[in-house]
Amino acid sequence: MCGTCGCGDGDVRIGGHAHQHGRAREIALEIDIMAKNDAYAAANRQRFAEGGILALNLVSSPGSGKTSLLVKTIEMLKGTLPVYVVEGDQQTSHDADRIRETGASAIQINTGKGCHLDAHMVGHAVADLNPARGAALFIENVGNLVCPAGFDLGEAHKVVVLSVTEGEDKPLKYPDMFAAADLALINKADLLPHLQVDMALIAANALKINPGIEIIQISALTGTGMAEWLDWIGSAHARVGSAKHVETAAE
Ligand SMILES: Nc1nc2c(ncn2[C@@H]2O[C@H](COP(=O)(O)OP(=O)(O)OP(=O)(O)O)[C@@H](O)[C@H]2O)c(=O)[nH]1
Ligand SMILES: [Mg+2]
Ligand SMILES: [Zn+2]
Ligand SMILES: [Zn+2]
Repeated sequence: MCGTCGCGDGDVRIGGHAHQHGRAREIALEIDIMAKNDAYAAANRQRFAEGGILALNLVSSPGSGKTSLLVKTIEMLKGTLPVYVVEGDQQTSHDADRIRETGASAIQINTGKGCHLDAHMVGHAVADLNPARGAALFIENVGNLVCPAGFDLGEAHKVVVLSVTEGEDKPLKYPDMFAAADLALINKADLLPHLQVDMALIAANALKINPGIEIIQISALTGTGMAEWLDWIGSAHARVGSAKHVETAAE
């Protein structure tokens, strides 16, 4: 069950298969969900560090454009670094299917009644994907601007996607997500001419919650802002590489 909202975690499916452990393990897992999650997240983080893998956790409300941005990102990253995707949704494999059409490896986690991915599910998915050394791993979380904020998956950064149609006040109403993220992608910028939305106010509200957050105005449809997003990914990927280098040098 969800340590944030108390919803059930029944019916979890990873890559189409039911996720099963013994009942004793399930009960143990429920004793302290957040502590267990943090332990799984630490194991994921270690795996990513050892493999020089940049893991990014994309979080947002449903329909902000996470999968559309990922498809475009994968197309633009082609030939530069290996890309793998973990897709989280309550039901369907639509998003993993959309990602696979790009040629990237993707695995779908269906959380059933669950409202977020947890580090344990992601650990299984990453074991199945077996990403190559130096890869970029994108984790698309379940569309939900609340619970995924509380679950560390072992990622390097949470990236929050907010589309311009969602309202300027969203960072203030859902502060945990904007506090947890290092980057905000303000998507569907192509719609701005049709809306009465104050882009500067969205940014100001995000910065009010998290003064350190970086903000990129972007459109998966027209490609506006994609170059800046790819630069950000490149810098984050380089930091993973140099962290590994420092570790090795210290040994
Ligand atoms: N105009 C416009 N539409 C977009 C943009 N990005 C995504 N969309 C549309 O928004 C809708 C939702 O996009 P998805 O990529 O499925 O959003 P998502 O965040 O992955 O959705 P969930 O996984 O269901 O939470 C689709 O109809 C997209 O075509 C954009 O930059 N501009
Ligand atoms: Mg999606
Ligand atoms: Zn929840
Ligand atoms: Zn398991």
